Amino acid sequence: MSSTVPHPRTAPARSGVPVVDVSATGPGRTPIQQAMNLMREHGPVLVRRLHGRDTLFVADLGLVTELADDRRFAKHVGPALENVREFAADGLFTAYNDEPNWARAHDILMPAFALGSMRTYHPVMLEVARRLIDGWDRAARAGRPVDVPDDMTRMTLDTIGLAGFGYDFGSFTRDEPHPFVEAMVRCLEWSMTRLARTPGEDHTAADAAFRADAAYLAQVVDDVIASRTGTGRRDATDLLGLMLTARHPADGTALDAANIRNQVITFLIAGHETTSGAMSFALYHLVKHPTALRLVQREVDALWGDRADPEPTYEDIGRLTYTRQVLNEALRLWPTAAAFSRQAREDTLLGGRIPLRAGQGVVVLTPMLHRQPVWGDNPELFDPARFAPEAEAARPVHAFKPFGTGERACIGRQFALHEATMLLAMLVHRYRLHDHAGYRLTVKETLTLKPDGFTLTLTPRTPADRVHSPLPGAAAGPRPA
Ligand code: FDE
Repeated sequence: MSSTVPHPRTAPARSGVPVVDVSATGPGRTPIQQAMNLMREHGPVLVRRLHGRDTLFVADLGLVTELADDRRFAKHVGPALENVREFAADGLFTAYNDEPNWARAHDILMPAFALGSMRTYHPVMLEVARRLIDGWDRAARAGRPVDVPDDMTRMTLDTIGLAGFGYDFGSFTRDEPHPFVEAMVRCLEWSMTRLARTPGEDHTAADAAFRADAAYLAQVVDDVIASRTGTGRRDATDLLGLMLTARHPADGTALDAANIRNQVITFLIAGHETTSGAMSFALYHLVKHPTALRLVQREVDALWGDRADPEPTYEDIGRLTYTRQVLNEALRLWPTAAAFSRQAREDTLLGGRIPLRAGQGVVVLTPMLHRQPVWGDNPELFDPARFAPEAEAARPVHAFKPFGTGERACIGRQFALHEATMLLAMLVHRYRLHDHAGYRLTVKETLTLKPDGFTLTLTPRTPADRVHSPLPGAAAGPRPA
């Protein structure tokens, strides 16, 4: 990006934080990767100045550890999330900390995301995984490539739709993504590019298109809700059932209709974009790292052997420890929700030197936190051994934050990990994955991150492909349980 390298200004003397003005080029369509590059040049704390607006970006482990202290800091709904509020309003992700609907919805919905609840979702996740596999079997027979991020998105949308709301988006029966996905992606893109606007430009058309998309999202969600309330199954124990019937454990209040709509939009968005990106990056890394791929193969072959159609059980997913390490390592290099913001509760000095006013936002740039010195001297290297239990135990807890932090951390974490671990394992067990196009990674940003244009061709694995023995020289491997 040599043509776009902005000129650093002199640092404000007091805090020693470099200020980098990017107004000349703007952040374009890849603001996260631009910020990552700025940090590579100027270090893990910097102010990005855009048309006179300053944003403090932080990736330094010591400072992130401070920001993770819920007594001094809380979630900040920054400009990006303010834009998302235009269509998700007071849904969990975009609610202000002190909006009563946040705590109400959080307390009501928490039980639906406890680890034990995954047992309930498991059969639905498996059913949708099989839809994807049917499509991939057809592609394999036809010698046709599959579009990995598109199919992962079909899978995650159908999964959250069915598991959360008993609603079938039927994404695998369509050639193009469900129109809900396209409208949603445009809404997210609008939220992102709106941040980069140059004062004085005319955005009437973009804004009108956004309003139409947001109205369409709301309409789909109203259909989802109506199809439930129409069936008399209001009391089902899924997310929507909880939203429609549960009362707050302490004060007995319920969620109102407008908030339920915002929650459904929120879960449909949060529950599928990020998870689909995580699985896509994991597959990308696996095709580029044969040793890691063989270790996943060994794990799944030990579990399911030569069975053509294994029936993964809920317990199996917990046994896929190396597959889980692969996902974690994929989320380290490309955390698909790549930034989260914190705000000071009181005026304070971050790191004893950076003055912050109460309520002022700080952006944690997760991909760069995940490349700090605590990760060793080759942080760009994909190496799932970083998540072996003993390595994890030795690392400071705040070095890895793909799910955010504290009270407002990701409620869907177990859900996403269960879904993603199972699908990855099933795919690796079933197919040889061919990097037919010699894919070079380009990361697409739509607030979340995805590998753009990543395709694979597939052939079925045969008994001769199974990995039976421990791998010689597999230093990066999992230790026997
Ligand atoms: C959340 C979340 C977060 C935080 C943000 C801030 O802080 O701002 C993060 C970082 C995340 N998340 C991430 C992620 C990744 C992945 C893969 C995911 N994520 C997944 C999912 C699924 C689902 C269902 C979800 N997810 C959901 C969610 C929600 C609702 C939220 C909000 C919470 C509160 O409360 O706030 C989140 N998530 Fe996630």
